[in-house]
Amino acid sequence: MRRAAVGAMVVALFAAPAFALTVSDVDTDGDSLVSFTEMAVAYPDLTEALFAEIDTSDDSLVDEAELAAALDQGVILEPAE
Ligand SMILES: [Ca+2]
Repeated sequence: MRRAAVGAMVVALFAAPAFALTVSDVDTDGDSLVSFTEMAVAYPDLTEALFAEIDTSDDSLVDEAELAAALDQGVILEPAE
């Protein structure tokens, strides 16, 4: 009984977050890319330097792969809800 409860807690701690940020969450103009301005809505503390770090292709836009990589590598964290 006690053991089952602990197991359930461990699963809850390590489960993937229910909310994962995707481009469509922050893309307000519908072009499937995230500009600095759009990103800054989700991340008010965003700096140009941090955005450049996320934008690995250096085209001033963040696509789904760049966003996923940035979250995966901890460059940015999921925004607070
Ligand atoms: Ca880019």
